[in-house]
Amino acid sequence: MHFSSSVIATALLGLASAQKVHVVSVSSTTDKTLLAFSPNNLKADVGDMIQFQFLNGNHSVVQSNFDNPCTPIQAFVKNATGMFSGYMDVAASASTGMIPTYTMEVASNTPLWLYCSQGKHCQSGMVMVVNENTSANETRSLDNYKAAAAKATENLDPSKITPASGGDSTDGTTGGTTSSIPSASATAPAQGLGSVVSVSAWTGLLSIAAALAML
Ligand SMILES: *[C@@H]1O[C@H](CO)[C@@H](O)[C@H](O)[C@H]1NC(C)=O
Ligand SMILES: *[C@@H]1O[C@H](CO)[C@@H](O)[C@H](O)[C@H]1NC(C)=O
Ligand SMILES: *[C@@H]1O[C@H](CO)[C@@H](O)[C@H](O)[C@H]1NC(C)=O
Ligand SMILES: *[C@@H]1O[C@H](CO)[C@@H](O)[C@H](O)[C@H]1NC(C)=O
Ligand SMILES: [Cu+2]
Repeated sequence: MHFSSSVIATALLGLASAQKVHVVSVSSTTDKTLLAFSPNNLKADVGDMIQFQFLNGNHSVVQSNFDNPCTPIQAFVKNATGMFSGYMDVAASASTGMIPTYTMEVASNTPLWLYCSQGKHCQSGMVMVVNENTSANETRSLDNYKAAAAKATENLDPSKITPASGGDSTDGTTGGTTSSIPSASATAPAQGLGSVVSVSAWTGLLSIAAALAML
């Protein structure tokens, strides 16, 4: 996989201060039919990193807004960046002993609504939230997002939509970085709270992989 040096430099700079890395498992090593993010309801501070570890199948992580699950946020929110991991086919790298990962920095405390754009995975409940805040609006819960996703007529990735030309301006989401780590270093499927790895000053993405291997 090829990265521009600026992408790597940004990733390294982002890790220069002590930072938390929350690991989210995508599907499962033991059940390749599992259509889930684990955990699916994560609290993360601004500046924390979230690393999606793709354990099986061919999935993606896409950002929507609460009201329009299974559709990229930029279809509704003008100038939204809208994170998209791309499709991560785990079988393709299995023979190398590596699994794909997608790592992003949390840019705000406002809820981040995410889904998988493969097949009808979004409708099947492959959705999650970062920083759910039902005190701000009690309707905007993960349960309600999941229920709305189940009724969505389509499941779209960013290549299938036209970016909004009207409406609100963006809430600012950063893009992420794709990489791969040895499959043996994948974190055990999380129950409840997400796994958190502390990363100290001047460690890079490869060191994250090393830290994960020691868990
Ligand atoms: C993964 O899924 C995407 C979207 O459905 C598809 O375009 C791609 O070909 C799939 N990758 C493989 C290796 O099957
Ligand atoms: C949740 O929303 C409330 C009301 O808008 C706000 O005061 C609070 O700071 C929010 N919580 C977080 C963690 O952002
Ligand atoms: C709460 O969220 C729902 C669903 O997005 C929305 O329709 C409603 O207007 C929101 N309420 C407030 C007070 O913003
Ligand atoms: C959206 O982006 C365009 C091009 O970068 C810019 O000209 C415009 O001012 C932006 N609009 C808003 C509402 O931020
Ligand atoms: Cu999926």
